[in-house]
Amino acid sequence: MRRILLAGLALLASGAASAQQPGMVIQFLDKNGDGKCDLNEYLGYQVGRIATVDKDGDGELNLGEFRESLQGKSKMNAAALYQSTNTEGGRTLSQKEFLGYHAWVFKQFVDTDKDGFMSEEEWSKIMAKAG
Ligand SMILES: [Ca+2]
Ligand SMILES: [Ca+2]
Ligand SMILES: [Ca+2]
Repeated sequence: MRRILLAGLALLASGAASAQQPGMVIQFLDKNGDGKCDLNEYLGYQVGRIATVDKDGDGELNLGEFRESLQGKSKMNAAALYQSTNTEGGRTLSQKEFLGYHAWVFKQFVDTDKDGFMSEEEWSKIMAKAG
């Protein structure tokens, strides 16, 4: 599952192109200015990514579009991930389902000390694993 996580976070990192330092990444994501990145702020970033990968513009993600939202080797797991993310059934992932996936990633892999925030240290650890 680590690969899955890295997919999202690699994109996160590239999205914050000018934010190479952990502190700057947190700053980039910290919309309410409390100096920390919480789940909502993390998901806010992921919502913004939907438009980027939603090629047919229907507001939902089909398998191909979902695969595009992943990176590297996790693309190979796209079908399985897609299935487990598609909790409401149907042929596409709704925004809600997509965010459900990323909420799970945040809780399971990002926020390792379970305080509800992604700290600079947690970000650094993830980046270390990614490298
Ligand atoms: Ca915040
Ligand atoms: Ca679509
Ligand atoms: Ca934390």
